[in-house]
Amino acid sequence: MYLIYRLRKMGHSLRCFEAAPDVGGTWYWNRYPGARCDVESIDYSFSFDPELEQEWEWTERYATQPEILRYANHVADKYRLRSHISFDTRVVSAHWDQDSQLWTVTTDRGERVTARHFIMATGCLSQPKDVDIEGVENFRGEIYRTHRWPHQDLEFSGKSVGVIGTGSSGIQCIPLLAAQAAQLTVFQRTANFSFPARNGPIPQASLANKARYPQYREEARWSQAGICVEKNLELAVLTADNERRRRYEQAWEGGGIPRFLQAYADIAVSEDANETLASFVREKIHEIVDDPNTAQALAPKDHPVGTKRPCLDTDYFATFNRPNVTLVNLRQTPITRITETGIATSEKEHALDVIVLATGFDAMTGALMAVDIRGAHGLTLKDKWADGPLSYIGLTVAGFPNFYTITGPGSPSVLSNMMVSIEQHVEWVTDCIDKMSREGHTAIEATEQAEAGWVKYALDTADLTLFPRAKSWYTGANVPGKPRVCMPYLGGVGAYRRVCNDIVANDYLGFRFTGPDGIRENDGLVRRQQPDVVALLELLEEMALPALNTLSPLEAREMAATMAAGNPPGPAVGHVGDGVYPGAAGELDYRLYSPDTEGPHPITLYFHGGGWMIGDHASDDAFCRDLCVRSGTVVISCNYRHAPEARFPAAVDDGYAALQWVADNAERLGGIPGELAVCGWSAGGNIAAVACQIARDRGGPQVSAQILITPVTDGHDNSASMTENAEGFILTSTMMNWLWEHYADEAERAHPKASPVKGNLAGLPPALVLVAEFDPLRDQGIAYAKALKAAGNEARYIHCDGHIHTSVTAVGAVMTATGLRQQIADELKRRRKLPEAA
Ligand code: NA7
Repeated sequence: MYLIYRLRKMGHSLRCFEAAPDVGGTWYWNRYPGARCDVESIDYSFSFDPELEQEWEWTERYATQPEILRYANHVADKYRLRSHISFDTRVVSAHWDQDSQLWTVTTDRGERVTARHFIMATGCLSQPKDVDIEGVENFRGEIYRTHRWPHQDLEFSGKSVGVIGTGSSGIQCIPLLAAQAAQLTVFQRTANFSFPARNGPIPQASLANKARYPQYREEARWSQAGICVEKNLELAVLTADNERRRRYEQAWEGGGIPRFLQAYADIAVSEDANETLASFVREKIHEIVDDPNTAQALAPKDHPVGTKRPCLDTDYFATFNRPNVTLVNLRQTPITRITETGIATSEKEHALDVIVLATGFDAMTGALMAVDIRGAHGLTLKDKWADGPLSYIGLTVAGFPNFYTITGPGSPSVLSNMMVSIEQHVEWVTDCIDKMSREGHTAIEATEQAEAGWVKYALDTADLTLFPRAKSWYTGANVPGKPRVCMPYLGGVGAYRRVCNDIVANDYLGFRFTGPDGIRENDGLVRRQQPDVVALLELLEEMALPALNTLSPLEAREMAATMAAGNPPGPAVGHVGDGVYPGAAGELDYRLYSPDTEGPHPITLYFHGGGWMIGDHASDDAFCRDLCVRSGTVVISCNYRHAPEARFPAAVDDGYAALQWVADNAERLGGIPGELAVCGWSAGGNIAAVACQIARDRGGPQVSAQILITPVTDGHDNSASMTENAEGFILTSTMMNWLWEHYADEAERAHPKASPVKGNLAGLPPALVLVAEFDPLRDQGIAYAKALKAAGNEARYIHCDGHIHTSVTAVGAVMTATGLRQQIADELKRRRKLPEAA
């Protein structure tokens, strides 16, 4: 409806086809008792016209299907949309003609229409899943499907009713059917998480938000799920049990899904965090349901909460306390067939007068694949999507010019308030069409590279979460034979909107236009960093923190410490102990991490990052833990004196002192004498590299390997990465210069103890250097690795694609660097002993 409204307003001609006899879509078809939206009414409505959003009065916090259908009719009437719609008409095919640059659409009424652009606004949950239960056609009683519920009132009193399915549809209708039927039997295959709706009149707070709709809507557009929920950066795993419980209880009393799923920032990504919420809900189910066996069966255990569409209910669990309601746990006694008189399970036959099928949809791709869509060169969408949907930003498909999928797979779609996602897509598409017609373009098509890049990015995003772990309709698992792919984009509507806007701002990056000047292609990837790196950068941008180099050293340290306090914790290790060691000019702190296995172990001496100025022996705690667990080495993080109080060469002198002390005390520290590697990040990488050079010059100690993570190796670096990555990736070139200024003067910078690349590089320990693609220091890291190799050492570098200076050490925050951390650990394992020659 919004497409019609907007295209017409822009002056384009259009035709709309609708299979139903009237408007409403999902709200036209899904008329089962209890059908409601589980997004609050105040949010689940159009925002494009201030008059519309103010004049319409919702009566309940969560609107019923009839009320939403009335709203849809109101919109159709208010804007006179019906005249553009051919009702009772199903589109059967749409074929693109490359010569005429037009789509030909045919309908089940035999009509053929040509159009420049073809938009599928067919919904994500409109194509029902085939009934995959044997014998369904034999049932002689009444049989209803929730998504095609009859329009007349049905009478269930005195009847024995069976419901198959406990997704949202089942969970919404079960309490109402139970109140009417003589006997209700619920056939449950998968127990589902459901939260209380606490429905009622429109809350005062919502009315207040309606009064400030423009601002409120804008917040929703940039939120995670298209619903205003205060952004929460706290981690469930870092919160005390009683405090976490208090928050969950509050959410339980308040009702609604987002309050739970966004209660903590790690619920969708950390198993441990997720379990805190899952077990809370299970407890609630046991509290509500009287019969312990029934409660046990209703308590979901086979998927993380939120990864299968959670439900919102009114008295669902309490319904099982009614004497006329029985739960059949299909996991124990599966359905064998539907008979003439009821449902047979492996245990017995349940005699029924009525069967209600609430068995769900062929979600997200079903309605699109149901139409014979053929793009350029006769490629069918079915073939193209045989192994799962491929799209550029869930809106366009390479090989299918001028074809758009509103809330298509690859966009946030079903993981958002659909109204927000629909409006955003409609605006993007109509703006695009309008631009094309103004500029005389006949076709727009996503490039293969852009599409492949987005598909990978969206899947990588999904892999950062727990979603792929559930057998859900998000992943196609509910339809036998459907490819298993996580279909919605999981980065959130705000991040996604930024992607779509960036594409336009970059002259439709990733698209090919055909127009008056022939074909113009603007190939490229809209997101080049790893998804969690993007999320981190966006979060930091949102926080608008001052750049470190605009602060005094003391302020910079304070800010860094505050930030570090909110970092996810690293894994548990066998033992953590603090102590002091003799630095070059007095005692300094160290922290020792030992593995959970019987020692002694090889030792990794570690130097923290922070530009010789910030941080200490404990500031890379999570990374040190991770390194200890993965490598099976004792990790000793030694502090060193910091600039500007102690300038060059204090830090490297301490670094060498640490190396000596650790080597001399290996046994006492739980290490194996002679099995000693050094590792450092950033300025710590500089210290590690220099310590190896000093050790060589002074005849010891011997080092088995040097692992340099995005190290500083050159005080006079003018390489391309210093310019290309000068800004936007946390460590800036300006900041690096600022750090150098505090550490060493111009002349000192040239000294090999400041710029190890300028030193004698012969006879150094085997080196592994990690360089990040989006790091100003990238090229100096590569140069150092190459120079080491050229000097006859064993040396190599790993180019960390899509990563930034801080990725590798950001344990728990940048999960896509996990493989890199493993490679470091593998290198340490491989290099336990000194090379033969040494
Ligand atoms: P859902 O959420 O897909 O739920 C379908 C339910 O039907 C689910 O519990 C299924 O169990 C069950 N089901 C499906 N097929 C069978 C068979 N053959 N035997 C037993 N049980 C079966 O669909 P809904 O209509 O409830 O909700 C769809 C969305 O609409 C909802 O998420 C909201 O976004 C609005 P399973 O989990 O597959 O074991």
